[in-house]
Amino acid sequence: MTDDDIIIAHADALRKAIAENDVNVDREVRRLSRRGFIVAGAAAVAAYGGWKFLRLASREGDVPWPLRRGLETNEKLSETYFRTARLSRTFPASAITNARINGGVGLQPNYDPANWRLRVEGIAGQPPATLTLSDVKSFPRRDMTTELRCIEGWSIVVHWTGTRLADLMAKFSPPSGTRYVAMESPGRGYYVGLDMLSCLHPQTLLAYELNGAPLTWQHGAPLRLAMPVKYGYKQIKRIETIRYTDVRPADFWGDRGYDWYAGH
Ligand SMILES: Nc1nc2c(c(=O)[nH]1)N[C@H]1C(S)=C(S)[C@@H](COP(=O)(O)O)O[C@H]1N2
Ligand SMILES: [Mo]
Repeated sequence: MTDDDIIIAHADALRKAIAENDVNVDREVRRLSRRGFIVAGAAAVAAYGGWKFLRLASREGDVPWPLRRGLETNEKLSETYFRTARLSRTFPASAITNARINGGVGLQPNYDPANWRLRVEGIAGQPPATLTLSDVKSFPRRDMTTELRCIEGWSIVVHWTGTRLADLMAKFSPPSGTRYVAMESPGRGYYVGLDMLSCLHPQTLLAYELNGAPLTWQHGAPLRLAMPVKYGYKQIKRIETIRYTDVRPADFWGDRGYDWYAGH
């Protein structure tokens, strides 16, 4: 096999995983509307008690202490959910609330989005790729109405439009077996570290619209992460760099004592 063959095989495998996820999405959404929550398989059933506990605790405001205390446990739990294609709840349009602005680290109001480019580093056998916003928009357009939950104790329902990160990753593939994805805003003002499974999740979007309008600079124009399976602090605004890596990337709030994984 040449390097090209390996890249193509990997992209095909990703595409297949995404296609299978689409089937799961339909099935799980049906379950959701029927039952109000997902119990997808024996593994998730076993983990459900722990998951419920974390959720209840996180409703009590500030940093949920079980997340801090049980980093490894939380990571294992969350990975179990993704293996069983756990989906975040989706909502009808009538549930959409006003967006809320929170966290301006690394966002300059005078930033000119016209000069913005997305850089993807660590692609298998390739130099870094540089994409314009229209390049990003050339992937299938995805819409979802999901909850944005901040650990400060509030949550809102918002409508996101964007490109599935998994679609972009199928074209600009990481080397097979890559474990993490790092994302940075310009000048590394804000940065997040993400596990590969969450990045390939069907509800993880590189979003360019919020509630039907292009992102404003406060919400991270021109491109930010929408990732309802994680708390708000992982959903980096104004992404400039995406990097594949096997070393667990540092994370802005992780460096300040919050849970690195931040699933909920
Ligand atoms: N660049 C950048 N992205 C960021 C933050 C930030 O301070 N800087 N804050 C995060 C936090 S804590 C939350 S809750 C969400 C809020 O997104 P919103 O302002 O669009 O509601 O953005 C996240 N992404
Ligand atoms: Mo947040």
